[in-house]
Amino acid sequence: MNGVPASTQPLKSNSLQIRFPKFLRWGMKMSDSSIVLSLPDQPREFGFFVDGSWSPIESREVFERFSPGHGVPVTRIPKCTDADLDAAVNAARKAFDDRRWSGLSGADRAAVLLKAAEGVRTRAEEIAYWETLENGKPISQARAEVGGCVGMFEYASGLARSLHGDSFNNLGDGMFGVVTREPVGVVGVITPWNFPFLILCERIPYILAAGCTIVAKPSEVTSATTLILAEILHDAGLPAGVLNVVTGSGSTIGQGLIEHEQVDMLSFTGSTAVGRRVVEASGKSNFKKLGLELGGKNPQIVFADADLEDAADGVAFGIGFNTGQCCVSGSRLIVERTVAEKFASMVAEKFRKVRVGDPLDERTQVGAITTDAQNTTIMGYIEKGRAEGATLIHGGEQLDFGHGQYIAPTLFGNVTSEMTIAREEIFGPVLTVMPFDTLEEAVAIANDTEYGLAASVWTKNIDKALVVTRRVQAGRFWINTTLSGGPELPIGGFKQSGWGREAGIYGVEEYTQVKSVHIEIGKRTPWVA
Ligand code: TXE
Repeated sequence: MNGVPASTQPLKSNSLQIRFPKFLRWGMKMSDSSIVLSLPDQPREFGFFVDGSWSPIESREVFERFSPGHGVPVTRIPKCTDADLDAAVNAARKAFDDRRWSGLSGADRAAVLLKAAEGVRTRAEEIAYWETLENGKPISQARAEVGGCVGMFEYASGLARSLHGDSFNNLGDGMFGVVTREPVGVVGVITPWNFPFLILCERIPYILAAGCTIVAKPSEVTSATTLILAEILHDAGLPAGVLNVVTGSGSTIGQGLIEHEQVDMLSFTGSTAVGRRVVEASGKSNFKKLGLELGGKNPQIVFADADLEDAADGVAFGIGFNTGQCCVSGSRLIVERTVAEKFASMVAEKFRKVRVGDPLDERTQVGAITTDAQNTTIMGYIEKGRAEGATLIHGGEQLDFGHGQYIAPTLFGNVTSEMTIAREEIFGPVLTVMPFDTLEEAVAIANDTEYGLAASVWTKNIDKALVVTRRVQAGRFWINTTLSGGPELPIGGFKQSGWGREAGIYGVEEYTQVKSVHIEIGKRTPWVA
């Protein structure tokens, strides 16, 4: 069956079965059983979604996605054509220009977003299952992410109602000033493969709350859950044309979207290299407004007075979560010299205990590396670390489970600031350790990067925590925790980590334009006598 709507496809996520876990747990027995979801019998096939209807694959070429954790085909997605992209942008343009969405009250938009939240909640298990199959992340993590996405829709629904401008009643008796916020227009949304659903939901509800219309292009390797969301929003009553999803490669459909003259704003999340192309394309086309969330090389600063047990756990989580394939992964451990050796051993001990393995096993904590290319990249960096003289304290190897691609959490000591592994975003479970003697030195090392996405500090001294928070250049900061977040708090980077903010009230305002309205009261003072 070709290109049918997502909901008519067989759902495999309910087929629970008990089998013995196939994962490696350092320091743990392999004898106990656990719940492991089954693989699908056949790949699930998707169409794409334009102007409120599904188009089948038909004669289009197809991406067949193999599960990175199992090496079997799981989804088939159409490679859209230039004509498909044009149709999607035209549908979004028409839907914006005729005000079928932006002309509704905030209350009416909120009602749709709340229904969508309910739809995500109802289909959470299905979304988590396909997310895990395409991405390789552990099923328990995928479930938690989808749960967080429900909150994004609920929070954004409130913002649809509370979004407002400003007024100036202090301009004298003859003038009243009003500042209004208007939706920016047609927004292109390009998302990556590391958090296909979460990153999408950090944007879509807020963009819709602002009153914009959307053309979304997910990563070609993880398109399934974006297509499922299109169906959920349609079922929630979103008018046709307000959200359109086209699938295809970055170099064809992605490039076409960033260059498109009818797209007013582009939200791009991905590599810094493609981020540059997005900026160029905007300049060469219609100067579309841009939101960019790019790479990171995020510091974890640990002072000797921290709760070291908490800090070691947080640092291990900060780089192990999503196999370190997060733009906000805490990939640089900067630790006070007096405890550096002891603390590195504590982190290595955590790495030893982390359960790496089958993403469909409920107990797995670290799953597969999402793409072959990323696997090669990470192993290349590990090799480079060794070659440049860093000391491998833990990991460094590929784990063989007989299927899929897995890398052990890896810890490098004796790292200097010139080394490639200390400078470049690895986007994998690789942590480097650098010691410091003073707070100033810790801040200098933390800021010695072209990026500025996120940072964490671990200390029980509130003065130190606040001084570091003020001085380190990063869009997100965590004190005695890491990688936490929610719909209220904005996301985005300083320096080359990007432009703009997503989520929170800031995330809605990002997708608006400000208009100032000058209102004359009473009789005009004549210019011509
Ligand atoms: O990203 P790309 P890749 C970083 C990370 C990783 C590296 C490469 O370091 O190793 O990027 O990953 C679309 N015009 N991050 O190659 O290529 C593409 O189809 C328009 C950090 O997967 O940037 C996908 O939808 N779009 C990041 C999206 O861009 C284009 C998350 C991201 O793909 C395009 C992912 C083009 N010319 C990777 N080329 C983060 N900030 O979280 C590609 N795309």
